[in-house]
This record gives sequence, C-alpha cells and structure tokens, in this order.
Amino acid sequence: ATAKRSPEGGLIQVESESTVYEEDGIRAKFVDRGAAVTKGPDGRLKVTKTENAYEFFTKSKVGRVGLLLVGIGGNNGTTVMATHLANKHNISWHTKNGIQQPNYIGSLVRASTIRLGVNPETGKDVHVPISEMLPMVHPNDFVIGGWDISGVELDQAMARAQVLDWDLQRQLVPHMAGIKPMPSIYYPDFIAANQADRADNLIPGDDKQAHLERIRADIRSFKETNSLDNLVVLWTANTERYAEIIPGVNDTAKNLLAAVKSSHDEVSPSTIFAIASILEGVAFINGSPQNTFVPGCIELAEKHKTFIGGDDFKSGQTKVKSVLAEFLVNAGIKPLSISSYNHLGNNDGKNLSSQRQFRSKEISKSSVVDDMVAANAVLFKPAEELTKETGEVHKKGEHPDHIVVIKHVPAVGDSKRAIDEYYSELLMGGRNVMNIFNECEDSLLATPLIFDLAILAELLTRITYRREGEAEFQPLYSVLSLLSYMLKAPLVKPGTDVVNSLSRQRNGLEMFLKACLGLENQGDLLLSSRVW
Ligand code: NAI
Ligand code: DG6
Repeated sequence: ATAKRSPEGGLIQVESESTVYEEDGIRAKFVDRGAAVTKGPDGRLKVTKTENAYEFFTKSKVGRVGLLLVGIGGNNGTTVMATHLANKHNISWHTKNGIQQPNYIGSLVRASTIRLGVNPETGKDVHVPISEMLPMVHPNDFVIGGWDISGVELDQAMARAQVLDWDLQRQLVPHMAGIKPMPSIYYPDFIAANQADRADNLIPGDDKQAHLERIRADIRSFKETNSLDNLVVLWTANTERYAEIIPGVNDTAKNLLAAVKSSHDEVSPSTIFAIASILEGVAFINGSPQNTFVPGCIELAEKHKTFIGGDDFKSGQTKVKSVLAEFLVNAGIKPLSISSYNHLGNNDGKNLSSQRQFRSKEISKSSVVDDMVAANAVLFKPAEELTKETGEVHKKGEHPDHIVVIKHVPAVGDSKRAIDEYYSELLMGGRNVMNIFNECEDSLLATPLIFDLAILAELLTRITYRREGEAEFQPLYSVLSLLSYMLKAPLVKPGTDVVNSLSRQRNGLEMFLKACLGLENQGDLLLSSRVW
C-alpha cells in the first residue's frame, strides 16, 4: 500500500517521546549504532559495538526557493525549465501515442517511495513518497533562472535542444520566449574549441576577481528580486577540462582566493561559480565531471559552513553499472572486464569529442566500481597480497579491466546509445558475457536528477544537529555526500570512503531521512516473519 498525502498537511506523524513537533520544526533524537572493527595481533578481527546519540532539528518552513542553473540554455537547462513550466501550468500535449500529461517520472524524490513500516492490522508494508518524509520544496514552486554563454532565448534554446515533443514546445513558447540567460564567464581553454561559436553572451574582460564579484552580485540580486528564502546554484554547463592542482594556487582556500585575484590560468569558470556561491552562503552542486572542487574550494566551503555537492550526474549507463557490478561482485561472481561504449549527437557529445573534456568524463565514469571491488578480497586480491605473491611491489589491488569510449554522432541527437559488455569468471573457470544496450534521451534522465539534487540540497540546508552533551546545534558537514545517488563520482568528506553502490547510496539517504524523524531503519531484517 502506498499512502497518499492528506490535504490538511504533513503525511507522517511519529508518535514517540524522541520525536517532537515544534512550531518551527521537527526535533528528533536518534542513536547511531555501528561496529568498530580492528585487527588483533593474532590476525583476528575484534568488533566493538558503537553507539552515538544525536539530536536533529529540521526547520519546517520551506519558503520560496530559487534554482540558478549555470548552462540554462543547454539541453538539460532548457528541459528543466520546460518540465517545471509544463507541470506548473498543467500543460498536456499530443504525441503519436495519444495525450501526454506532464510529470516528474525519474525523480527519486517525486516518483519513488520508502517503506515506512508495517500496518499491524493488515500485516502489510506501508510506503510513502520520499517527498513526504520531511518538508521539501515542490519542483513546481522553484523560481528558476540562470546563466549561459549562449544568449539564445529559452524558447529557441529549447528548440535547438530537440529533446521535447513539438506540441509541448509550441505551448511552452509563450512561457519561455523573452527569457534570456544572464551573461556568463567564458575561458575558452576550459571547454572544447568547438563551443566557441555559441559563446555570444559573455561577461566582458579577463579579470577573474571582477567575474567573481559579478556572479556574486547576480546571485544576490536574484535572491532579492524574487524574495527568496533559500537558493541552490547548480552547474549543468559544458564539461570542462581538469584544472591542474598546483601548490600555492588552488590547494588552500587562501591561495585559491589569491589565485582568483591574480586571474591565474588554472582557475576555471565552474570554480568561480562555486566560490561565488560559497561566499554568498548558498549551496552549489556540480553536475559535470571536472574537478571544480579543488582542495582550496572544499576548504573554503568548510570555513564558511556552506554546502557543496558533486560530481557529474549519474543518469544512465553508470547508474546501471553501479547496480550490475554490485550484483555480480555480491553474488560472488568475478567481473574480469567491463567495456562501455556510448555515442550521442547533442552538444554535450560535441564538447566531449575533444580529448581533454572527454578525459574528465572518462575519469568520473571509470571510478564507479572501485568500492565494490575493494570490498571483496575473496575475488580481488588486495595490493599487499599481490606483492607477497609476486615479490614485486603492487600499489593497487586486482581490478577488472574497465574501458570507457564516447563518440559524437550528430544524427542521433539527444538520444544516447550506451553499449556495455560485462565479462565475468564463473565457477570452475567458466565464463559469462552480459551485454546491455540502452537508448534514451539523455536530458530526460538528467532533468529529474537536477530537481532531486536541488530539492534535497535545499532540505539539507534546513537540518541541524548536535551530539549528546553538546549545547549548540550546527549545520551538517559542507560536502553533501547524501546526494551521492544522483552523482557519478560522489564528493565525500576527505578521509572517508566513497560509496558508489546505488543501493547503499539510496539506503543511506533513506536512513538519514528516517533518523531526522527519530525512526530506526528496520531494514530487511523482517524478524517477525522469521520467528514463530
Ligand atoms: P549542453 O551542451 O546542451 O548544455 C551546456 C550549456 O552550457 C550550453 O548551453 C553552453 O552554452 C553552456 N555553457 C558552457 N560554458 C558555460 C559557462 N562557463 N557558463 C554558463 N554556461 C556555459 O549540455 P547538456 O546535455 O545540457 O549537459 C550539461 C552538462 O551535464 C555536461 O557537462 C554533461 O556532461 C553533464 N551531464 C549530462 C548528463 C545527461 O544525461 N544529460 C548526465 C551527466 C552529466
Ligand atoms: C556521453 O557519455 C555523455 C555524458 O554526458 C553522459 O551522457 C552522461 O555523463 C551520463 O552518463 P551515464 O554514464 O550516467 O549514463
């Protein structure tokens, strides 16, 4: 059974001493139970149970929320705007299959559910939409704006993208005509040379400090003009090349700010947007693969206690890979190679046909099976074991061969084709080959992720916590690893493990939302169904 929202307010009411509904928010006590594992001198693993008590406070007033997209004139940007407007104005359209209603299919928050518990009368599970777990902004209510180096108005940019049906575009024209992206920063060295012909909407000059101040002013003015309570800035512009990490330039917050002042070549446009957002106290999400968050940028966010999240939307091929690779490894089957090809014909594909931008994408697409492989030393020998066995020093453990190929094929437009071969070792030397062919509009997969990232990031800015014994509540840690489900190469707190497994990422988010309601995650223990 999936519960429906009651018209008079919040759907969930937790009846427990540890959960208190106050006028301005929900206060919940939660005990984080875990296990500390150390290796003793005899080689045995010593496990100690851990318990850490927390109190969470979630502000319930959502207010007016803005979403500023960097790259609003692109395929994702225009599809986000079009989807928002079609839903908000309830615009339906004719397709060859009949009449289509607008929706948010593909959004974790708006179109998927969480198992809340069991109805004691029926014994059946009760599920709720994720959007009902805590007060969250509805995507219809976002105030959306953004920047683009292409000055084409959004109705024409939507037509250029060739993503949505013509009958929908036709009806959206009156809503999108006249909306021109704000001028943006263009450093030609960071994106492919083949993008130069659309760069006609630029903030003049090459003074990076002036650019930073201009973007900060844009953020402030958007907030003021639209009377916003909260704002998220999200990069969905072209993939940039990696910035070189240079000691003294971008390694610390102080050096990075100085590098902006001196207009250093290695400060990218995306890092300028991230710095501007941090200094304006608004959350910044990077939907592309480049290393926007150089160490100095992460340190700056930590210093200002503002929120950042990234990198690179995990929309199709990589999402499937994070499920399939986990399935194989957790089933005790050993992937020997994963070969991924894709071709697409949109402007993203054109930009990625340039080697340095492709390299950024290759890195983010390649890291996705690393944690699953590292978690299974039965199948994949760790570096120390290989070193012992061979007598040569191995810095890395055993790993399946993994290749990523992307080609630009203009004819297929936004409809990306992804082909993956999984070649694995079975029992007694057997072999297994699995092939996947996936085809769909790339931007229709990315758009719901953009809504999810913005909705969840905004929610996380309203949550504070304190540990047992602490007097003051404080915001969550700056790097929002809870957004990992939507991202190919999740940015995490330095020194902590990256989780790529899609099910672990979803569980992590689910457990956190429950913790904010003071609920323990029952998981799939289902004890009552196992005992008499
Ligand atoms: P797109 O090429 O259609 O749009 C990007 C837009 O960014 C363009 O309009 C371009 O003019 C603009 N732009 C470039 N540099 C800019 C700057 N400095 N400031 C402001 N605007 C700038 O690309 P699309 O398909 O919308 O994808 C956007 C990004 O999202 C790409 O980096 C892509 O790799 C990434 N991505 C897309 C996924 C998808 O499924 N569509 C999934 C994962 C990542
Ligand atoms: C070519 O791969 C274009 C890319 O922008 C991808 O479409 C995008 O990164 C999505 O990748 P994935 O692996 O999540 O489908």
